[in-house]
Amino acid sequence: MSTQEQTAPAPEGNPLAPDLATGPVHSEPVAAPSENVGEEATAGATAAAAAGIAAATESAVAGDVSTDPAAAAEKKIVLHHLDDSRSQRVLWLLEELGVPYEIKYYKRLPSKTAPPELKKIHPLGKSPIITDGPITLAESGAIVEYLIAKYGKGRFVPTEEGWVDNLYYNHYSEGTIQPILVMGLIFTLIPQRSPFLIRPITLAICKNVLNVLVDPQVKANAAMIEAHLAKSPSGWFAGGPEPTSADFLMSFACETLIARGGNSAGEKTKAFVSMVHGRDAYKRGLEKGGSYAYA
Ligand SMILES: N[C@@H](CCC(=O)N[C@@H](CS)C(=O)NCC(=O)O)C(=O)O
Repeated sequence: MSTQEQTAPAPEGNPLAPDLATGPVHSEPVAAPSENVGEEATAGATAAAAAGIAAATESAVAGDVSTDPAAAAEKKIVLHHLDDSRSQRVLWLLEELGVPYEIKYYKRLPSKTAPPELKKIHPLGKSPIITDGPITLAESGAIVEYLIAKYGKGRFVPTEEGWVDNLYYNHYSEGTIQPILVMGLIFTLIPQRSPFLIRPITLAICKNVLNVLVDPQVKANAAMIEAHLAKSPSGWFAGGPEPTSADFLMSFACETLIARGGNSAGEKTKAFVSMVHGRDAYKRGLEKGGSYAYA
């Protein structure tokens, strides 16, 4: 997708163009922040998304976006879904959007890694991945932004005031908190998977790493999330009346904080997760997704 020229007009006849192209795509460097930075940026980003999606829809794209002629002919979204994974949040979003889609299920191996079949869909073989016609897209953040831009019909978009918060938590989700949570998981698993004789040693080392490197970071991050949600009038990350991309993305991290136990998650974080779990679309996604240890 990054190979697309932002200034390229949406190809004529593309069904996305009327929905998304709300104005000319910015071809000049972004000016110094103004008071309505959220509004301008949203319009620019939306138009860029329109051009990008339209161009990608029309042609095969280099990089991690590949072409599957069978899926392209079928024109239906396919979610490549792994059990007990962050793919669940994409399932929630697909249910909220109400678009037709199909789930292809992949079961974790006893090692807890994904089965090799996922690598046939995308070289990294991680879930979630979606295919939508000729487009194959990995990375939750990219998928969530893509689906909202293409199928949101104006829903799940932050207000002008919430735009920067939404941007921050979109990136923070996979960029900061998730690596810390995964690091915690790995250092918890190492002693369990160590040969019996050296287990006391690995346990001692891993406990130390967890105490010094992981737990303080989890605590600081959990406190930041809690303080942020405490300021949100609606309890959503961008503070508006409806969930936005940041909420879909942050749902997994917040669920994981709760699952860690030990007061990792504060009251506002728990209230956020309850609000997510109370939504009909989330419940439908849960029924369809199979095993999910975090709800
Ligand atoms: N940053 C990626 C992470 C993808 C990822 O690591 N997915 C996990 C599931 S939660 C996975 O596929 N694990 C199986 C494996 O690594 O083999 C995203 O958000 O999509």
